[in-house]
Amino acid sequence: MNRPKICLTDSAIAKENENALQNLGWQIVSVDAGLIKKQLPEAYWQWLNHLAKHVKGPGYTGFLKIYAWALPFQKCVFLDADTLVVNPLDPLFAFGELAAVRDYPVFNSGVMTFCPNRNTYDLLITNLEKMWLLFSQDYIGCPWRDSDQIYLSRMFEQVYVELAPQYNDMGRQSCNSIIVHFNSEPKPWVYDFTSDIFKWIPFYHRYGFRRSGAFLKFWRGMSQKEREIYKTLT
Ligand SMILES: [Mn+2]
Repeated sequence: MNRPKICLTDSAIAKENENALQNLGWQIVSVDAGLIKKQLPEAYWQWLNHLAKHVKGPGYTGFLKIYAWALPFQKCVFLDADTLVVNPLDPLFAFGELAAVRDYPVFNSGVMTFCPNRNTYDLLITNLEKMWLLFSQDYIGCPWRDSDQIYLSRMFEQVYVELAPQYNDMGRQSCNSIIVHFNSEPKPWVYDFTSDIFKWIPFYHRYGFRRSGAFLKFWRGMSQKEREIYKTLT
């Protein structure tokens, strides 16, 4: 089924890439990163600074996915920019309030199916500061403390429905993947897969053959322009 494809971006996206995405059938929705930044407490930014000295964490941009709840649709399947759809995802549109694949601390926020709703959106924005401060106390020392995943996982834990792992294949299982997710670091597209097969070796270890294989097939079928966009978005 042909459904609208929306790309949420902030002002960091180059006009050229925005145009290229539009040519590929994506509708661009520009979101206000400033509003999210304002809602995140001082303690959040302190933690992020501390983290930056040690590891590359997900940072605040993950929180921009909150804007997906404000989209004018009854159902939405949210996909991180580091995911790859390898099989039809239509069954995901049959789920209710929120469904996702299990992960720490509740579910993985890279693939979520949910019902956009203005009230839910308002709740997510207005509670961000207060609830981040509350939740973050449980994750002191956790490198994912700054991620949207803890916030969304905890906010929806009462209504959350668990999806089969193939809907968000993070390399932990071997059944038929529907969406592969190159979560965490390093990202496969930081390498030039087309020229040097030996550069693949770390990915066989990091992600497993199956996920890397899916990505390689996809990557080789892409135009140079599409590859550039993929790199820019993630
Ligand atoms: Mn991701």
